[in-house]
Amino acid sequence: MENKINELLNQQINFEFYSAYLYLAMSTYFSEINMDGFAKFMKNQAKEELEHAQKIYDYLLLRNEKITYQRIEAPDTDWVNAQDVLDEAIEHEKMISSKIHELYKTAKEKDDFATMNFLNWFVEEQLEEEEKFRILQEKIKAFDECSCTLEAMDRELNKDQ
Ligand code: OFO
Repeated sequence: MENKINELLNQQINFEFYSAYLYLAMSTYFSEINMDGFAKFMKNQAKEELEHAQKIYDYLLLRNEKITYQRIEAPDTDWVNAQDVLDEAIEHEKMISSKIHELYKTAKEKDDFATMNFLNWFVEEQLEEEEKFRILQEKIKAFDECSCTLEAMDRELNKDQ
């Protein structure tokens, strides 16, 4: 594997761990304001992110590649309301999608077909992640003025998890 691809895959592991950290912090925020459905949703997201990191880790091992460890940043947690949290989550997912695309482009330039094939799963997954957050963000936006509806949504989410 080319060094650049190894470097980007290792960096992606770090992004995925950061995503888990960020969503866990968002889950804490929702727990603290007693929105348990949203808290559960974010906690599940955090778990998924750990699985994403593990997937890349396993792929590097499979290719007999070096795994490097980097510092995981602390997320900013100064959200003011649910809308604010979801806005950040969706922006974050867009940033992660762009990182996956950058990785894919590099793998393509280097004719690393195995990595391109591996990344297909992530390209698909990012579509789902962005869509999941976007739907929630839009619902929150629509219900912004009515806390009773937001509470009903929270109950719905609580049932779904
Ligand atoms: Fe790993 O998909 Fe979200 O960040």
